[in-house]
Amino acid sequence: MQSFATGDSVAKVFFDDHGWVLIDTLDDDGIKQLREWINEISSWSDEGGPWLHYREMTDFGPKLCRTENFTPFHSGIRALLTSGSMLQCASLLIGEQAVLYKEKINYKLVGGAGYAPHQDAPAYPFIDSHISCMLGIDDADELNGCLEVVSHCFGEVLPMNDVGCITNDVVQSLEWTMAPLRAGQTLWFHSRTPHRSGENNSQRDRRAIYPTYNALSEGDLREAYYAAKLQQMATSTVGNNVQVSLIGDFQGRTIG
Ligand SMILES: O=C(O)CCC(=O)C(=O)O
Repeated sequence: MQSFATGDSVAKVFFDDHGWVLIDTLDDDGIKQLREWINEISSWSDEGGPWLHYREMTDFGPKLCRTENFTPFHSGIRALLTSGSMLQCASLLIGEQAVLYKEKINYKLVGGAGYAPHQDAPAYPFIDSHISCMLGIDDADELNGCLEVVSHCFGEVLPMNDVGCITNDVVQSLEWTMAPLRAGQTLWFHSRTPHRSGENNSQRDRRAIYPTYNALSEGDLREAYYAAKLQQMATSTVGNNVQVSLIGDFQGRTIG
């Protein structure tokens, strides 16, 4: 796929047309540093703090599938996601100063599950438009469950099924594009860009960080987001899989 340098104004033109764009973000040293930080965060204990670890059952046993709410507790990752080229790129694509709304690591370790076709917007309360990206910690391709996206399709929230994912008839009518990326690249996408991903059927982990940003002019809503998410997840369940989100997009099997 065609990729752009951070700060390239053509990337903004491409994003405004497609609803997604691929950016070269980290060099080899940056990728090495990122992997060290992710190893630290993934080793934090489940009960040690207010960060949120989620686990799934795979054919190879229970595995970590997601961590959320970690930037307050890791200065390196916080700096990466809230300053420098990441924030600059979010601001360029939004068209004004951006601020971090939420962050997650999706591990998709060997045997890990995929995500049903969905738009993120229905899972993100308070404002209508956000921008997210998948920052590759590992290379992602068809075998280990890279994203698939739909181009030119971010104008509206599409019809949803009972777990907040896109209805089957609409899914069939959309044109899906595989979006493989290399570690260190970021696939930026609008919160109404339809996306999905398969299971990790390879022998290679497919870890990625997904920070989400909104326009600062709409408010710094990160703490309110996590308060609302925790409250809603404590009082309601969606679907029968591991619930990592306010919609039932994740296909991971529950443990036990
Ligand atoms: O990590 C993936 O494969 C897909 C993630 C995704 O769509 C999500 O977390 O909303």
